[in-house]
Amino acid sequence: KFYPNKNATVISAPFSGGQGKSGVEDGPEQLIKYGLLKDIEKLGWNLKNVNPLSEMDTDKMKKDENDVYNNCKRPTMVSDCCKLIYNEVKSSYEKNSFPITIGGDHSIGMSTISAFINTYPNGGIVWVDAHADINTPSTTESGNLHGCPVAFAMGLDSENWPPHFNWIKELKTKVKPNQITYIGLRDVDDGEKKLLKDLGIKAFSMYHVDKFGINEVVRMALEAVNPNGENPIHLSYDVDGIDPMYAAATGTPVRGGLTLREGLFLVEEIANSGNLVGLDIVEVNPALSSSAQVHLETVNTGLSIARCAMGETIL
Ligand code: B3U
Ligand code: MN
Ligand code: MN
Repeated sequence: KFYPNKNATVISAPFSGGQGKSGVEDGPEQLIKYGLLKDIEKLGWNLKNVNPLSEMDTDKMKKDENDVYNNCKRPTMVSDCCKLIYNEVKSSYEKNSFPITIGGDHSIGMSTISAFINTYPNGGIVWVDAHADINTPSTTESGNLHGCPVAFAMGLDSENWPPHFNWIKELKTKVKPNQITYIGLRDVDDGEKKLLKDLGIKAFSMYHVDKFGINEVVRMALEAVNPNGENPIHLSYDVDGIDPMYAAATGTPVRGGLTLREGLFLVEEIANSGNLVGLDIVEVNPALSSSAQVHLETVNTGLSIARCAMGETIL
């Protein structure tokens, strides 16, 4: 119902500035090398592939030791690159082309979900992750901005942001607490727990997946952000939401995650709702593969997420 012409834009975001490790900037290239575009085309989509960061010297930016603001690491790099990604995702949404943003680290989520909510102010966001990524520049202990994208898109504590992020502060629409839900959480900082609680965000941790089962958790998650069943949904998928058994090549793996089938079922179910309009697949870091097999497994997990989102069914 949202994309009758089946146009989609794969937005490569080879970006690692939101965290310290290198390698995650090669995620997009690896996903494409192992068949992302062909897989999606086979499902009947007309694809374009763009890279909004092609003109940025990200290697140089990452090495700039002066790019800090209070506790926040690389605010200039993250802000400049995320603004370009925002514009690309927004333009894809405006052209009625399904944006599939492939990272790169999850700081780019500030761009994708902001572009989504400024296109569809009544939309709902499902954030699949081991982490809540809702630290503010005041609460972050690591200073890594990939732990903060949700707080930026919500405009939380904006008085204390590095001024670099004024562009996001000035966006018309902010994500409201009843417009985002989480699945797969298992490593949440104390400051983040307080924010989730105070804001009343419906978050489904691995405890809830174990207690209720993934089917019920997806149902509850969709009900939370899309109570009438008609609003568009953006899915932001951090591969570390899935257990390191199936996706170990990622910057901050956490044991006890979603099984591969739980992680794909939730995508199938959201796609089935007919309301999925945008997707991110982030934090695939090929450089952190301990073997060729781990590399293949993680990349294939990313590809499976993409195919399920774009309509692949088992039967
Ligand atoms: N919450 C921690 C850890 C973390 C967040 N996102 C990832 N790791 N991938 C932080 O750094 O904010
Ligand atoms: Mn994340
Ligand atoms: Mn994560």
